[in-house]
Amino acid sequence: MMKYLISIFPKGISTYSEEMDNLFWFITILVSIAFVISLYILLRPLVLNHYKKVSKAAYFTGEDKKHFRWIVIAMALLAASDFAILLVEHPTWAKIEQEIPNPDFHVAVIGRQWNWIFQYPGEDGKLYTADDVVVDEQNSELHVPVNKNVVVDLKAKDVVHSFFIPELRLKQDNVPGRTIKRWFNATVEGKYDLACAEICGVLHTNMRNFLVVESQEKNDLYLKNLYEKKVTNKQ
Ligand SMILES: [Cu+2]
Repeated sequence: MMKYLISIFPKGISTYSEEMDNLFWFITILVSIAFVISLYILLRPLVLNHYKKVSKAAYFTGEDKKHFRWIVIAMALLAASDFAILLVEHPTWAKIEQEIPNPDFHVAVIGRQWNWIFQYPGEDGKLYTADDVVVDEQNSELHVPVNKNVVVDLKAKDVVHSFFIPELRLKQDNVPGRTIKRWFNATVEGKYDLACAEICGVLHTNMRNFLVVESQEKNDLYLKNLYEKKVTNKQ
């Protein structure tokens, strides 16, 4: 059943995508149960009154102890659901947002009206040094190696953008003035959409780039080509 439900999402290709999907369904099912119970409580007297022509509904202020009890029970149930969600979701969020692993591959992704800019480490393998290579082309691809811990530094040059790769189950706002670190480990090679999920101006929809997950060899080759291009550009 769970697998069938999950199949309505695009294929999950990160080490934590299944965990995120489980979280999604846990919250959806819990909230649906609450929704059905609330509807039942609201609609039952309405329907009954309509058909049985019961006398006018009584008005309760809720101050009476007997009535107050029902307010407290509803509140307690709501709080309990919230805590249950917090408890279940915390390990997943901590894993994605706080426990950033040592990067096998480190890259910066910068949002700008209206393109995603990728900054790769240069030949020294270190990001933020003089030999970094920057790819700033419309609809360009972010190339990362498969089965490796990729750490992305998310930034924005102008307004808020949002880095969204559905297959990774990763979505995070890029906020001007901040560097937000996120990570993923993609387990399936392929080309995936990298969208901007925050309306960021009139040409927001132009921010359609791609994530390419490839073998280490192909990734090394891609970077080597970039370095060579950079050298040619300088001449
Ligand atoms: Cu944007």
